[in-house]
Parts: sequence; C-alpha cells; structure tokens
Amino acid sequence: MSDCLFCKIIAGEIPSSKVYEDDVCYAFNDIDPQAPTHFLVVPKAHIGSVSEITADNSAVVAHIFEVIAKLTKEQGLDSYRVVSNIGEQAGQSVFHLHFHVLSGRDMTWPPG
Ligand code: D5M
Repeated sequence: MSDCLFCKIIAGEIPSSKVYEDDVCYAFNDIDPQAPTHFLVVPKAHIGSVSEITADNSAVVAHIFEVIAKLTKEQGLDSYRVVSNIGEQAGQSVFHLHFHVLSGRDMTWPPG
C-alpha cells in the first residue's frame, strides 16, 4: 500500500532498526519503546489488522508467532507480552497488522 508507513519501512523507504526478516515478515524495534525490549513483527503483505485475517491469510499469523517464539528464545526472554491493537479505541495508530513484543519490566493487568 503506497501510503502505509509499515509498507514503506518494509520496502526500505523509511529507515528502521531491523531485528529479523524473512520472506513473510519483518521485525524492527519500536520507535517509542514502552519496555526495555519492544519490537514489532509485521507481515510483509499489507493486512490492515487482525480484523482482516481470513482462512486465506491466517498462515502468515502462525508464521509470525513461530518467529516471535524463536526471537524471544534467542534473546533469552522467558517472560514477555504480545499485543495487537485493533481499531483506534484500542490504541491502533498504524493500520498495518503488527504484533508488539514487550519484555524486561513488570507488567500490570488489565492494560490501560
Ligand atoms: O502501534 C504502532 C507502533 O508503531 C507504535 O508503538 C509506534 C510505532 N512506530 C511508529 N512509527 C514507527 C517507525 N518509523 N519505526 C518504528 N516504530 C514506529 P499501534 O498499536 O498501532 O499504536
């Protein structure tokens, strides 16, 4: 999508602090970290949010969770939170599916 921030990051048109990349997904550090570790994992194909997951594209999500398990193991993280905000009221500000991975501090529940 031409006007999507994360599509531009994936294409290398906007710089990012890359954590991981493969054919299906791209991971990079959040520009406004909310924990000592805070990176985002996004599909390379544009999907607006979890609301747009269907039988046709859900394999991408399974792959992303495999990648999250691999990256957190490699980074020695045994406690972390995975978050995806859907819609403005839930805090979504970039409308390209992404999973926040946060770790390194005590977390509360419920989230604000
Ligand atoms: O999360 C969107 C997240 O995207 C938010 O935590 C900031 C992050 N962000 C925004 N611009 C950038 C760039 N350029 N690099 C890295 N991270 C970025 P949401 O759940 O949609 O609010």
